[in-house]
Amino acid sequence: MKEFQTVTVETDLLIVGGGMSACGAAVEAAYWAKQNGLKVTLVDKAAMDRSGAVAMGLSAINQYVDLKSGNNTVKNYVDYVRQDLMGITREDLVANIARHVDSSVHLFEKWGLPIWKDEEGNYVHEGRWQLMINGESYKVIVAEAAKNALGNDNIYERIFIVEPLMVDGKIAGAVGFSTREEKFYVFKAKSVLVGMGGAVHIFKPRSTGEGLGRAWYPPWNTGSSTYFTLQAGAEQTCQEVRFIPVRFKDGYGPVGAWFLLFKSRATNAMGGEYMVERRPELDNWVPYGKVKPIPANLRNYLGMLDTMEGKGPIFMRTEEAIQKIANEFADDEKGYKKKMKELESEAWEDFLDMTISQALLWASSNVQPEEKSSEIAAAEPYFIGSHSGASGCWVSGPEDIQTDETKGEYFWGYANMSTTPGLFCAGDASGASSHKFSSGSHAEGRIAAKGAIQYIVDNNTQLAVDDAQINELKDQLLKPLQIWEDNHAMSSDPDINPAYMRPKMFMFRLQKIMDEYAGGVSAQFTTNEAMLNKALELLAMLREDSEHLAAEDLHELMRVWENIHRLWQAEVHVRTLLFREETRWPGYYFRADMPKMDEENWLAFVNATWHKDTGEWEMTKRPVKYIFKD
Ligand code: SFD
Ligand code: AMP
Repeated sequence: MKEFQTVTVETDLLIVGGGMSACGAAVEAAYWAKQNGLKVTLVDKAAMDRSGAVAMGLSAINQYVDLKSGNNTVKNYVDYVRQDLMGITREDLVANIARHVDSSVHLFEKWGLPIWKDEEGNYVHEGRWQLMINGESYKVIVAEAAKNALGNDNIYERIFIVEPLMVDGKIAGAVGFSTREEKFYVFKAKSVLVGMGGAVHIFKPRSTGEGLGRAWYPPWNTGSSTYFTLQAGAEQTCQEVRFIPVRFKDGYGPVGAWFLLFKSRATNAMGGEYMVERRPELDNWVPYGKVKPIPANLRNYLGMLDTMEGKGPIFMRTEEAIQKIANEFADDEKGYKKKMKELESEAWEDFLDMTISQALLWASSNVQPEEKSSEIAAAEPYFIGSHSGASGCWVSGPEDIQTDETKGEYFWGYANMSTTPGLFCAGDASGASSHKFSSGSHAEGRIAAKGAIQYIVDNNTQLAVDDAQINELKDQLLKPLQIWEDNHAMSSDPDINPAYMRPKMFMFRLQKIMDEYAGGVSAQFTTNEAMLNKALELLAMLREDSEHLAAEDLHELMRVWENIHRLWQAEVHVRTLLFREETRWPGYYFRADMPKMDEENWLAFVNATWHKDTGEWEMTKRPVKYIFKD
């Protein structure tokens, strides 16, 4: 095998990832670094202009608190998030983001993002917290600002980060490889900020065959945040709180604009409205069943009950919603026609801005939303702590929001630092702070970057990484190429070979295990202790087999590591599902053997740490302490 060149980059702060949180981190870090004479470097597996979840663009900014208007307070937002997550949330983290998010949104506008305005020049809201945008180029605009702040020399694109560099339990950098050139990269840093997004394709997706790969969340977010932080010894939280979004079926188009802006109903095959007919079910989940808005998982659950009873498909009544709005202009023929055109174009733009495949599906299947309803369905589970899931790292909150009661539990020196010294997390990488979305992830990146620079100012030493560790990591990272080279000629079909497994097959096996035993689509999101134990047994065998993964080229080498990252995301999820002995988020998952919520024992965080030295998992219950509740 050809010798890969080793490229070493020394920096003060390393930002890993180039998505919303990393772009926020870049802007803020550059500002503080300049004042302190420090260097900031960013590394992304893709090209920042279109990397991460916002690659295709978005049609809304889902978190805008609008503090200046006086209509909302930070407490209002915290209440919304706590209720939506069935009581399990870190109020200090949510509040910290809520008080900073508006300024991120104002920056986006300053940088050129078109935000819808009404005739008086006010932002057009989709719902109480959401703003409508012309967001096709959202990511390009946000990335440009980050690039300007850091300078192109400090940005490394198309480098896949695999592992942390560790010295005596502290972070000292990261290693990875170029997806274009035969180069192994060693980044040595005094602090590392992780913003590598969430995880997709851990569970078998609904899309198969020609649609394979299509998912709601981006397939290129593969659990790297979880893997990297687990390997660095950082405590995880809420890894059971996966997110299942209800989406337009097969194209995964978003529903928010339809429910909130167009005020559409969703009805079943019999014309019944599950949100009305199933309302009594909400009594089983009090106090959260009684709050407004009804938590996302419970909204899902009511629809799922219809589907499981054979009352599907569920339809978004787009034609009815559009007609109802246009009817307000019934007395004015010209006004009516104009309004209809406006509504049609808004409906299409919602998808064209952020889920283009849904618009293609509408076009190719002759759907005109003003004439015909479209099916909606619960998607497969994703790991995304920035939306209505909560998985991610357990991080320190800000000092000034803590109470005497929370300070010892939720604060350890630097905002957004994980339990591993020097390792910071933001966006999907940080847990228990849901509903930050694109804007809140950007704001959280800024918060974390400021904390990280402060950490460097206080601990200004580059830990000495020994060469043996680096050489070992290099061998480990590149081994799949060697396995391929040594063995691929041994069989006539390169996909089938006794000496190796290719990453796609590995992914299928992982997805089958998760789908069947850990509550995926085929299992109707239901599992139990025996199934979860079976999943662990099969995942352990899959882990053994990961030693035999082979890669034909650099692209496939990335696929290998993406899938190893997915495997660890899967394992921490299953272990956490097992540990929590109740069902708290029906609509996300259901423990058939423990079908009720247990407020007395489980109004608590479930945290997990993997100890590299022993190979053991440690599961911990941490208290939920409220700061803002009346
Ligand atoms: O409505 C490595 N999101 C929405 N947010 C909104 O504010 N409004 C919306 O309208 C939203 N909708 C939506 C959303 C997402 C998607 C996919 C759709 C629709 C179709 C959510 C936000 O996008 C999300 O909350 C943030 O983007 C999260 O930010 P962050 O920074 O946590 O993740 P990222 O942006 O995906 O970036 C991840 C980065 O990591 C890189 N990366 N780099 C190096 N090595 C590795 N091993 C790496 N692995 C990953 C990626 O390249 C990327 O740069 S709605 O439907 O909900
Ligand atoms: P979505 O398009 O489903 O990601 O939703 C966008 C935003 O609207 C998120 O903040 C959701 O939590 C919120 N949302 C979506 N549907 C509803 C609904 N039926 N009721 C209240 N909030 C909703």
